[in-house]
Amino acid sequence: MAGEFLLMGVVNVTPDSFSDGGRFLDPSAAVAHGVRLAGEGAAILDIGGESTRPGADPVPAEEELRRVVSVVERLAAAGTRSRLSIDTSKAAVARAALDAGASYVNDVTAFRGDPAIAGLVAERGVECCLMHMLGEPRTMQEDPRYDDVVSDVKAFLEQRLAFAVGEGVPEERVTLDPGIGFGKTLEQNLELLRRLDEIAAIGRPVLVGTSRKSFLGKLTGRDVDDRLAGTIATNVLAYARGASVFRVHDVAPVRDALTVAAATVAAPWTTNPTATTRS
Ligand code: HH2
Repeated sequence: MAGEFLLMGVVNVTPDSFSDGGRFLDPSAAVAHGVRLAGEGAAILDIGGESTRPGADPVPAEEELRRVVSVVERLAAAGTRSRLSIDTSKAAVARAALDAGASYVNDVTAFRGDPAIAGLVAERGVECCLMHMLGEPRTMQEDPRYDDVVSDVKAFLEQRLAFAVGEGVPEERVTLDPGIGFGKTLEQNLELLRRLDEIAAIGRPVLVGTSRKSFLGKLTGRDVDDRLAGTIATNVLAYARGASVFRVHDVAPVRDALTVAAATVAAPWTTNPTATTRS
């Protein structure tokens, strides 16, 4: 059943992210962008210093630290109401970001890249998002195969949730993410969205990240900067299927769309004539 939703605004401090690479590499530009997204209604700002687009090369920890820590510090000092999330799979980067004011860890490897992250999340008592990815960014789009994509992703997320809990992370602090676009064909992405209720049935909040992704371009023929309509359609549908956290580049329009979707789902059936009166 659909209910409340949270928006996670993307702040990529990278030269090579697929949709905004290089735009916010300068820390001041990244901070200004984060403040803007916070003002638009992002409950969480997700700060990342390593692109995970298909084909991306890994970034050494020192470079990732250099990109993100000052941005986290300055966003924390900016006093927005948004919580700060660090988008990383390295414990050293997560630790420095938590020290600088972050309170959420978004790990696209679901604690497989650097298992020490799990203990850190447990020790600091922060929340985390665990995402499904098949393989690694460099090669993940090379012929991804599943027995049944939804059952396989669900089993993976259940197993990673169990790992996190075993490392001392309370279950209530974990959000799960099917990893749209991470080792999935167009059809596999669509099937995951269509059957998202099966992932939500695990019983943890579900995050989806469809924003501007290439499967939207494949369906519409639109370039990366022109995929907002597809982003909105998929987020509204995911909301209706039980997702509650939405990782997006365009916070204001997605917020409007989800506000309307949420009001519509929540509204009791009515024959009240004023409801159909146009002003
Ligand atoms: N998608 C991206 C990055 N991080 N985290 C979660 N939990 N879920 C996602 O779907 C997700 C994510 C990719 O988007 P973006 O950050 O815009 O691109 P890049 O990885 O090229 O920086």
